[in-house]
Amino acid sequence: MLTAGTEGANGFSYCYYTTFGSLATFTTSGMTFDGTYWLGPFQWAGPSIPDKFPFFDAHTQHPVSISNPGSIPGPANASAVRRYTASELAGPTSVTIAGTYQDVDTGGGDSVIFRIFIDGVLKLADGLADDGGAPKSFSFNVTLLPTSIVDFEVDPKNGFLFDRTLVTTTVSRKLFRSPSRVRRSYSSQHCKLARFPN
Ligand SMILES: [Ca+2]
Repeated sequence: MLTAGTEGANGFSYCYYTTFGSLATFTTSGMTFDGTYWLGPFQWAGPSIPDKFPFFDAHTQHPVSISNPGSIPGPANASAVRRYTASELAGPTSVTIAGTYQDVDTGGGDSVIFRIFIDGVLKLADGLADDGGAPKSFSFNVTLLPTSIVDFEVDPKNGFLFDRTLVTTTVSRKLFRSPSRVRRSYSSQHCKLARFPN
């Protein structure tokens, strides 16, 4: 089982799309790790911890949007994308991808759209409107290849204020007998990786 809370070693990485909902605009440009957060290159003058966007910690991710004038030099659009790269798999593997998502910042705003792309195919798109609402869940049974990628995107909609979003996921191999962990290895194929504290 691969758990998003124990990043890095499990094939998860931190990136963004410069056009919301567009996997073709995927980039890792300017992403850095400060020991706690993966941070994007867009500095915000307003009060926020952290104050660079998009940002990620082990369980949440936060996009940015040009629709909040004056707040971001640049300006920039960047949806926050948590990517799983399946390069640790030895071959085609039946897995269950399951998890939860939730707008966890109850400060207001217009919430977010949560999307999942599996090998470029949109599997889920859910526009949230309920700050602090109950977590929602997803589960997909799919076959992944070692070249497969799975993206978990948080799109800010219009404004990006109060858009911190919980995203947890596991990728687990389907077995008929006793559960067994998918072999773990460190992957750096697609973008920079971090190991967050458990
Ligand atoms: Ca928003």
